[in-house]
Amino acid sequence: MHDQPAPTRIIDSHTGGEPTRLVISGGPDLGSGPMAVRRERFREHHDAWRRALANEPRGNDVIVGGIVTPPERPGSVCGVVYFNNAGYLGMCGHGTIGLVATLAWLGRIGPGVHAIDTPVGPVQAELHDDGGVTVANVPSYRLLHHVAVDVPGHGRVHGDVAWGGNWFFLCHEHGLAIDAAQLPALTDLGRRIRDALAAAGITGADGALIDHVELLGPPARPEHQGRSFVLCPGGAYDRSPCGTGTSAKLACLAADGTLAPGQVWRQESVIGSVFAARYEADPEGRGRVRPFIHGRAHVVLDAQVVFDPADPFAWGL
Ligand code: PYC
Repeated sequence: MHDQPAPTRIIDSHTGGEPTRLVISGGPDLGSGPMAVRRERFREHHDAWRRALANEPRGNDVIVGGIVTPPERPGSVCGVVYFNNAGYLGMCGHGTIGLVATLAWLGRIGPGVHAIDTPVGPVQAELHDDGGVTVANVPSYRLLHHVAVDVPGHGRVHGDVAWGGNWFFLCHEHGLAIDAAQLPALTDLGRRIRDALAAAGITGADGALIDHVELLGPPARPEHQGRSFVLCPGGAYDRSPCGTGTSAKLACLAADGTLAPGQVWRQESVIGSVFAARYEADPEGRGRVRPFIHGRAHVVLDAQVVFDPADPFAWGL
């Protein structure tokens, strides 16, 4: 089952400190058809690849991986299925900025707008002349407003449930500073909230698990508008401001009427990296917004994966 594959080339980048590991060639064949179907094929038949690339000893709980595939739609530059140490993602904002930077680094794309297919729908990413990338994400929306959750060991918190390409619980009233010095406490609270949501049966649409928790606070710098700590599904926190999380935040701001279409919202991560975000009303209506997330990624590694048949952990822990 785990044959030594053809040479597998990976390229790592980081976006605001958050790593992305892309399989450029020699990865699993996810076949054709809708990206959502390809993601299920990945989950059912090729999950060993996810563990090999995202888990220790080759990976870690921070890395978001992506298999770059042929496109689903005519005109798209590629498809991508994102994953991490815990499972599969719908979309990934920092990862898509990393994907565009990687394709540019490979010489496969130049400045301009490029369509990319994901399991939750197509996104457009503009590569700017200065290397910055703006991702026009999937339509995003707030599903639930000011939901009460009783968190064991902490007490009651309120928050919104919103979709930004993944499901988020966004919480302002948590009593912690969004500061790197508070990372253990923020991580602990994020985990407790996520468990409490699941225990209380609070979900995204169609019973979807809320697997990201976003704790919000005021920005550290006056020229920015917000700051967030985002707990990812695997238990690590996002070093970037989280593209899908910032999209979910924009959807909540739009629903509250506190941010106008086109107005820029600069979101800091807990380590201080920044995305500049704005939204447009979704042309299809339905109360959704189209988020635009601007950031920059840097390629840090271009490597070949080695699967040593004598290594009991070659396919991950
Ligand atoms: O940037 O959307 C994002 C993201 C999701 C998980 C980690 N980063």
